[in-house]
Amino acid sequence: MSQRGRFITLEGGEGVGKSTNLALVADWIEAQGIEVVRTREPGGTARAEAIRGLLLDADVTEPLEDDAELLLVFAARAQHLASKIRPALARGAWVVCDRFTDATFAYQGGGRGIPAARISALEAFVQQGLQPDLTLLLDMPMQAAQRRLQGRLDRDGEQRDRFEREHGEFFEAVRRAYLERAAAAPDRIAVIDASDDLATVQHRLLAHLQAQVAAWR
Ligand code: Z5A
Repeated sequence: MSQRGRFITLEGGEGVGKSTNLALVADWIEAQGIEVVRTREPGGTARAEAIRGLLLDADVTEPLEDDAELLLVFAARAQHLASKIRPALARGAWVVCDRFTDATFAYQGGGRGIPAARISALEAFVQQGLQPDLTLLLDMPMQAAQRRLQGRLDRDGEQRDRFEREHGEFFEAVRRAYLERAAAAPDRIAVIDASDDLATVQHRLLAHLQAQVAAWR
């Protein structure tokens, strides 16, 4: 039987560069001759992407209740884990995922104010002990990240989604919650300063990834 693959997540607030750097991480692992599955949350499979649509849709007038939002996040995750992440890890592929449960603690916990114990209960139920092996947390001041996000939205002609329309205090609370998670799990979560130019951030990210992969060997 092949050895279980590694599970790597990228985290951080909007606009910090997760999508951009996921490609770098996945390409580097692939260059080591390892099968890589690139995915994202919420989403990653057809049904989970449909749930993502419910979560991000900003045009529906009926407000989405916080508990309903939390349950939708974990419903999408249960589907994603069962039909994509676990099978990939079981055959020895490495999974590189744009956001996972640290985002739930940051957005639904820090941002919405849902008690961490309630999130932990769902985490235990849905994940059955599965955790990322490594989380790369891209961190930078919220206002600079907002400028990057706006640049991307302008470039691609996109509207802000339901989360992207939140106010500054929400995003500050999300960032604080992420940094608290990192302080509580320093062996798993690496905080990467994402405020510099892309080449500098990517150099930092790769240095950390390479050191971690070497330690796993
Ligand atoms: N959510 C939740 O509430 N609970 C959960 O459990 C989960 C998610 C899993 C969708 O996530 C929403 O779901 C998210 C939280 C919620 N809400 N929000 N907002 P998402 O990951 O799809 O959405 P996002 O954070 O908005 O992603 P994003 O806008 O695509 O941001 P990004 O991936 O971090 O950034 P990027 O697209 O790679 O980069 C943004 C721009 O900056 C782009 O033009 C880049 O070319 C540029 N860039 C990147 N790096 C640099 C550097 N270093 N310098 C200069 N410019 C750069």
